[in-house]
Amino acid sequence: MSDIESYQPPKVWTWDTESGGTFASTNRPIAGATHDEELQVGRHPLQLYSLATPNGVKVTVLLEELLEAGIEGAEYDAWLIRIGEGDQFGSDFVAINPNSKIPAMMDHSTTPPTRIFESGAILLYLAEKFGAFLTDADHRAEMLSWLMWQMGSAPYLGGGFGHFYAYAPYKMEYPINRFAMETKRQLDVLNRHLADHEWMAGGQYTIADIAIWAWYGQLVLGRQYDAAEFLDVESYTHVLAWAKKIDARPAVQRGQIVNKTSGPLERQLHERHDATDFDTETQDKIAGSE
Ligand SMILES: N[C@@H](CCC(=O)N[C@@H](CS)C(=O)NCC(=O)O)C(=O)O
Repeated sequence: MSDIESYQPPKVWTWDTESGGTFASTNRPIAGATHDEELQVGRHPLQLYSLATPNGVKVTVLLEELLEAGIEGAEYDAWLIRIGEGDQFGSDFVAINPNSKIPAMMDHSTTPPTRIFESGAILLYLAEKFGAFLTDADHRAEMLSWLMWQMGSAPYLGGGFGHFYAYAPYKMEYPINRFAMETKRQLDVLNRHLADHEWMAGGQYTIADIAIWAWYGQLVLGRQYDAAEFLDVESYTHVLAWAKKIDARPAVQRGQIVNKTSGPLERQLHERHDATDFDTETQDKIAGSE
């Protein structure tokens, strides 16, 4: 029997700082700030503190969609929070999100300014503030159901499947099997729904589509965990067609490169403070001008 199979939990769990894995250096069993760190505030009412993970991209896609729809009040500054370096534990960030996770937002157009954390709450707050990317009243319950489905389901995909398949210090058959099964079940839930619905709710593109696309759309497009073949994502044909349709939207193209720090340099816009930044401030342009 290997050490892994013979592991017996101790009576009281204690923090093993050597537990390994990709995020071992930032994960902690306690909340709260680790250091004083001031966050910058730009000139727009909406201040986003984030990173282009699926949860972060949901918000930048919605903000770019609002701007694309001509809603000028949705102008925003997007500041980079490097979670691998522990920025989410800085004092100002924790004051906005006591849960120390991106995305977090401040709305300075209200008195006093409003803090919003949890990506689903940010999507709903912005959509309701600007009255866009929602359904009509008759389909509101369906839209909220799918939005909350995403918030409740994605931790099995990210924290479960993604963690054990891509980030854990060694491959373990039991958790990979368990979470691959659940991820495929979730993809099948979506595939069956999208077989006879163009959009997730109310016959129109809403924040439910944006939230689900950021995780499951990007998964079937082969952008998550290098797991497209393993999960046979091509077999979820309705999810794939819906994901491609959303991906082709100009706002979605822009939203997914904001606060991005990996991949091709022309697809990385570390901070976004103005619409022109997409033309002048991507990393290829900045690197070229140095
Ligand atoms: N339920 C939260 C989850 C946010 C979340 O897990 N954020 C991750 C990146 S995708 C994070 O900030 N991780 C940093 C950490 O765990 O220390 C939401 O949807 O906003």
